[in-house]
Amino acid sequence: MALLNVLCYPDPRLHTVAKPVEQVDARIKKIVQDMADTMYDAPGVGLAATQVDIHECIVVVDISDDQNELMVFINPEIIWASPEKKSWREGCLSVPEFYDEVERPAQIRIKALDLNGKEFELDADGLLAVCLQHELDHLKGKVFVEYLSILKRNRIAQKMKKRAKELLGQR
Ligand code: GNR
Ligand code: NI
Repeated sequence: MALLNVLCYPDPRLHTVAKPVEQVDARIKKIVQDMADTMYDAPGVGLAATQVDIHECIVVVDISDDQNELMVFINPEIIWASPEKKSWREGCLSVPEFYDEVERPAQIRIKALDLNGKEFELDADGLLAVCLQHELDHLKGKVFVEYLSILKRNRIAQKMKKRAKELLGQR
């Protein structure tokens, strides 16, 4: 098992746009395994490669209670989003201990490659739809706090910097 370091907002590397995966090979499978380990250890319900400083279009998600339903999305794309919106209280492993409401399409259809490099489509609603949209944003270099007011975002950035300093002081 290998745990990867998760970047914390406002790290500028979180704004990198990920490149598509050209071939789902052993190197990609190893990244997926390490990302899953990191997500389960955190614990979180999703993780985008961007968060672990790997700028390729790879997402892992597991919204099950028992951490036994891993979903892998390579080169994911939203191919349909419902006009209906829903607000959800979101959190992010890159913005620890902070939660706030974000409004997004309630239902989406996503297209991606699986671990065999085979294309599939999936309809999602509820937490899965929220999580997938949150992860796809990461791949585009977007963190959920960018949906909030500039005032809130600046306050979060200050808090995160203070927190990083305190964590360094504890060592
Ligand atoms: O663990 C996570 N929980 C969560 C809760 C509500 C909306 C989105 C998420 S994703 C987050 C993990 C994470 O940061 N993924 O990028
Ligand atoms: Ni996140």
